[in-house]
Amino acid sequence: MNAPVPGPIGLTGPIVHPAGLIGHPPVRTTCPYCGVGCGVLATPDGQGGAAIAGDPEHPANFGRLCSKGAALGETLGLETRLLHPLARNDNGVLERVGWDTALDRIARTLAATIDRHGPESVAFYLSGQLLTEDYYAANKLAKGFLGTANVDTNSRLCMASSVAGHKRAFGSDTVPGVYEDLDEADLVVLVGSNAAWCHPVLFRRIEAARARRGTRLVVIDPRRTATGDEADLFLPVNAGKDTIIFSGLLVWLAENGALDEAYIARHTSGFDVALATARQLAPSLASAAAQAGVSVEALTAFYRLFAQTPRVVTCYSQGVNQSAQGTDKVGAIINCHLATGRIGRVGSGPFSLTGQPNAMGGREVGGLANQLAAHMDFSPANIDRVRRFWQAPRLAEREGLKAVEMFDAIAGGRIKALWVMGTNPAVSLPKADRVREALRQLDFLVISDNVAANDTIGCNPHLLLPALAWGEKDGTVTNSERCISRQRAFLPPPGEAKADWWAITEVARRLGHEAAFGWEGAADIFREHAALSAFENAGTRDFDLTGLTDLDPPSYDTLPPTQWPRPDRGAEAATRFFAEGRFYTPDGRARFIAPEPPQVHEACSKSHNLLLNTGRIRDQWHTMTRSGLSPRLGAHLPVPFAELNADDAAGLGILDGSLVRVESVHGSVVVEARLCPGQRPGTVFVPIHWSEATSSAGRVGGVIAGTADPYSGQPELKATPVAIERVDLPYRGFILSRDSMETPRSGWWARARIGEVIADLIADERPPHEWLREGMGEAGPNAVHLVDRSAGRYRLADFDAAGRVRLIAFIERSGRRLDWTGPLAWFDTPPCDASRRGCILSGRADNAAAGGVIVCACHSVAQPQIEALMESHPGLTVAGLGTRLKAGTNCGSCIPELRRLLAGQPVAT
Ligand SMILES: Nc1nc2c(c(=O)[nH]1)N[C@H]1C(S)=C(S)[C@@H](COP(=O)(O)OP(=O)(O)OC[C@H]3O[C@@H](n4cnc5c(=O)[nH]c(N)nc54)[C@H](O)[C@@H]3O)O[C@H]1N2
Ligand SMILES: Nc1nc2c(c(=O)[nH]1)N[C@H]1C(S)=C(S)[C@@H](COP(=O)(O)OP(=O)(O)OC[C@H]3O[C@@H](n4cnc5c(=O)[nH]c(N)nc54)[C@H](O)[C@@H]3O)O[C@H]1N2
Ligand code: SF4
Ligand SMILES: [Mo]
Repeated sequence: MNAPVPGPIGLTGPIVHPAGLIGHPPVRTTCPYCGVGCGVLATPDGQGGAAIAGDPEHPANFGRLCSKGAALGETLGLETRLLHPLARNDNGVLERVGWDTALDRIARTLAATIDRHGPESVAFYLSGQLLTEDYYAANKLAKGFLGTANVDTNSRLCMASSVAGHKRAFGSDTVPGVYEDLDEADLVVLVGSNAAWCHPVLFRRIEAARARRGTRLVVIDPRRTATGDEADLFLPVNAGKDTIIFSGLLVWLAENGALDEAYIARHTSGFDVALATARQLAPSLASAAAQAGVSVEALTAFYRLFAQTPRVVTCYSQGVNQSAQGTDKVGAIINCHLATGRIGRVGSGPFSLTGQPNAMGGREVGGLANQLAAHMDFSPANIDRVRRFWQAPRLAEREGLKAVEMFDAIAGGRIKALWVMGTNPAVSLPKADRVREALRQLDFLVISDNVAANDTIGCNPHLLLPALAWGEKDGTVTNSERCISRQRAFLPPPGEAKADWWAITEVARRLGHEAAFGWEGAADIFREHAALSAFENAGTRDFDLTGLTDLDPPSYDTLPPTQWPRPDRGAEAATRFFAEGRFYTPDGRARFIAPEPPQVHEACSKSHNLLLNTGRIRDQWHTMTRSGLSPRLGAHLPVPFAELNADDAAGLGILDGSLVRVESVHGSVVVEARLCPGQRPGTVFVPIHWSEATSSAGRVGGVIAGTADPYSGQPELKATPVAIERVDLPYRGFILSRDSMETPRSGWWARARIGEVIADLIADERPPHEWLREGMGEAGPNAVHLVDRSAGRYRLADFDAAGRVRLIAFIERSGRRLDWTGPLAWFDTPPCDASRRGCILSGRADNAAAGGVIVCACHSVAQPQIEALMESHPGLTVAGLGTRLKAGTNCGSCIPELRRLLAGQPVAT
């Protein structure tokens, strides 16, 4: 038998929190996934779980949740959790130690490393999934008391170009608008955002505005996504060419009398240079269209719509930020809003959609290596101010290394000690194979995490610290619209897990900084954070929480969602920025930006002539350490894949369902091909969610080049030159098992959880009889087999004593994936007697309507059910599907896919 596989989709039975809080009323908290920051009501069930509902009073979601938020109750089990500090002993084995031992060792080692190699030999790599209080504590310890600004975060991979873009244009990292603008806009432009899948509750707000006031939706993305499908106008931009589209728009606005001359004159600088540059980049409509790869008609339609619609919000996300020219893209977008004065007014403005639940909080505390704290940078005045406020003995006086540089410095031996907190860089950083090597090379690696195993934890840490997870941790997060919400605990801490801020504080105290780290709880840290934002501020800095500086613990506990700025106690602040100018630049004017010509396709070579785009799928979160635990979320897209255009595929002999190798000069993945009309020729899309814990070769970070943007240091994650080839492993198949079983693995595999079933997709060189039987041990006495060696076919079904299916394996000589939907449906059938067991081996479901891809995760509605209804009800609508099958009636995240099905198109682009 193979050893149980660690990681998100584990194999042990359920382990739950200690009972507690029985009969407790619902606890108001915030969803731990995306930056929409939805309010959640969690009602503990007293058995370690909780019922989850949307908080009707939260201003981000007014009670709505998407499929991920709605499934949070399924992710509270402890089976994959890290519950005790672990230390690596002399034999390289992790063994349990007490917190005191662990914390003493960190303090001792950091001090010794700094003594020997200087403060910059120590680094922290943090996460937008930490609470603001954790983030503040880490930043204060490192930058103020250890003297190293080598503190960066996974937000470098996520928001850094927006931060740099804001600072270049506004002089500060300010998001000017609020969510209400999406309700009030007449035009919403989504650039590089798959909001239908990644910010679903905001997308529902946009859809509601479309229904209510006829808001138009334009989507700009090289890939026709579920979001693009919903658009009134879809612009399939060539990768990286957004700057051209928005430069062309600036020219159009100037030539068609759509400028707000008064706003430009009164509140901005640099317009003439920006316009001249835009004219160079987009000398004519035809040129802009050709460079961007869209038709002149479509581009003109977009420009007209923009010019004629005063209320326009341009939302952008990773198709803009994760780009070697991301900061310029942000600048080109902001230029068009400044030029029309459409900023900070109801229903208009540029709007960066943040990714992680606390991406914004991280920016507020200075989680990035080039920020100090409270939106201050490393200018001499700010260094002096923060030093005095913290009474810091060795404040870092220059910017630290940004994520990619930081890992280069680790590889080069300049950084000796690293503390990773709340992120999985061995998966998520570009050149991830090099990152793993670098991590293994460290003299001292500490990892604070919720889980006992992930790819980063596989890189030989010296210490592992168990952190409180969502539902246990307590503090604040800030969402995309600057709204600070409490995340509150509703479960008791399991094992010896502790808050991240507590571990940092304890290390600081051991280093002799008791007074500066004297906090008793999260409320104390928040109050200090607010006080720093207020310190010598007087309106000079956007981030201002003066009104929250005297929150005592009880008022912190009951703090309602609160938007910043809060310059006054009591008084409600204005919620938008910049309608009347007053930017945070030295002259108070916004700066127009003159972008560089984007160079993306130039990176391709003869041997690597396709561009690899990466991103997210609807129902998984990042490396699946939490969302992978949910039975219903796994069913949506269970297999790691590469989306290809059919013409590209045909040229390479690739069929839908073939295995393909996607390879760059840095590394490769082997995943399943999906041919997809929404994919531009010359491009491939691979999702980011698979790691070594869930697949043998699906970790796409190893392929990514990650060329950094010159201003933000954010790596390009959307356009890596790659080559593709078909991988012919003659035997393909799957092993489905009840989730408490171990299954054998073969050459290539990927693992998913589909309902109560663990699905291992398999491909191998060798015929199954050579490895399968051996790997499985003795099949039970009830097993049925079908072995046809000449046809290369092997099928097996095994049953427990009561006749319930416990395992089904189908392996065959086949160039494509075997359909598992029929066999999967047998797991839901009642125990079957010996006479019917052989039927399973036919591959058909017991009940023809069962099985199939789950489209609606909330109500478990599968594609065949929908298709059956479509047949019996011609003219069926989304509403009709809702009435009859409940599909799409809860979170609505699947509505774009329902529409596709009703239009006779394949689901899930
Ligand atoms: N389901 C789900 N939701 C999530 C997350 C998750 O893991 N799963 N993660 C959260 C986080 S941290 C983040 S950062 C956000 C990300 O949210 P999004 O940015 O919406 O998601 P991505 O899939 O990374 O990329 C968005 C789109 O950018 C497009 N794109 C690629 N290159 C270009 C280009 O050159 N120009 C343009 N215009 N578009 C381009 C891609 O094709 C893709 O459709 O999602 C958050 N929400
Ligand atoms: N190719 C490519 N790469 C990408 C992206 C892409 O689009 N393409 N997107 C990038 C983006 S935008 C992002 S945000 C990153 C995300 O990438 P990661 O941050 O690496 O992904 P996660 O799976 O969210 O990892 C979070 C880890 O922190 C743990 N954790 C969660 N909460 C806490 C906590 O409170 N305390 C502690 N100590 N641990 C906690 C979880 O168990 C998990 O192991 O990926 C980036 N990488
Ligand atoms: S949109 Fe979904 S994932 Fe994002 S915060 Fe809301 S419920 Fe959570
Ligand atoms: Mo992100």
